[in-house]
Amino acid sequence: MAVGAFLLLAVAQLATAHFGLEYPAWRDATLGSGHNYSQWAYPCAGVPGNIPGGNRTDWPLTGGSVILDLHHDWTYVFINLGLGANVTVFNYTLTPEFLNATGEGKLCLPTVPLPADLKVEDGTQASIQVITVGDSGAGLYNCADITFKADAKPLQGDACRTVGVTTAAIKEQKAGTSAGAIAGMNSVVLSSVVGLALLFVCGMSL
Ligand SMILES: *[C@@H]1O[C@H](CO)[C@@H](O)[C@H](O)[C@H]1NC(C)=O
Ligand SMILES: *[C@@H]1O[C@H](CO)[C@@H](O)[C@H](O)[C@H]1NC(C)=O
Ligand SMILES: *[C@@H]1O[C@H](CO)[C@@H](O)[C@H](O)[C@H]1NC(C)=O
Ligand SMILES: *[C@@H]1O[C@H](CO)[C@@H](O)[C@H](O)[C@H]1NC(C)=O
Ligand SMILES: *[C@@H]1O[C@H](CO)[C@@H](O)[C@H](O)[C@H]1NC(C)=O
Ligand SMILES: [Cu+2]
Repeated sequence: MAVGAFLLLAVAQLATAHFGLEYPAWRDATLGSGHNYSQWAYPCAGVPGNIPGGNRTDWPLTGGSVILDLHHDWTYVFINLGLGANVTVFNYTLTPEFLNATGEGKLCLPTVPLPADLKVEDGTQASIQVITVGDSGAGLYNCADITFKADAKPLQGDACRTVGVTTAAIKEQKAGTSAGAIAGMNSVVLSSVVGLALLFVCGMSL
């Protein structure tokens, strides 16, 4: 009763923490939907790719915009890319310098460039994976399906506004430490201490 209500409230609060991927439109809403999605789940919070009739956003050939809805005091942000229609392997990093995003609010990155050696064509399908990592070291995941288009443009002006968030770029220290490796590590840590991690990462927003 009282305890039950408190737990329910706590769970509802957890559901509003984590982060939203607003652009490109995520595969499906992983916050507070009726599905059994979990943003702790690698690689895409349990949301399948290429859902028939699902979201797929046109993105410019050299890279496009990303908008995140952030709910934590601060978080590291990694963005990865995988090629194909139904992507489960995200082996290109778009953040060789990952971001330390401080503050809750909207973060719009106007242009997230592709690696110089990655050539895509008009019509190439792909998926974007966004990983945020908080002070516990555990990762949260969201993905969006995209199609590279020659006539797609990055978001501009009011469509790309950052509110309440500041960012600092952090250089990876070692050549061997890719965002992908960090992501893999986090998913291992995550599966063993998921309860503890929930307390740590979301504790500050309760
Ligand atoms: C598509 O994107 C919209 C807007 O971000 C979201 O509400 C919805 O859950 C997404 N998924 C599907 C399958 O429509
Ligand atoms: C979510 O998981 C629970 C427990 O496994 C199950 O009872 C429920 O039907 C699932 N809901 C959906 C929408 O799949
Ligand atoms: C995507 O791939 C997964 C396995 O990797 C498969 O189970 C699923 O049916 C595929 N979905 C589509 C829409 O092709
Ligand atoms: C990325 O993974 C895809 C599919 O597994 C593969 O075809 C491609 O060669 C990989 N690229 C790199 C740079 O690892
Ligand atoms: C990231 O930002 C937070 C809050 O502003 C700060 O406490 C933390 O030290 C920063 N991390 C790095 C590696 O600079
Ligand atoms: Cu959270």
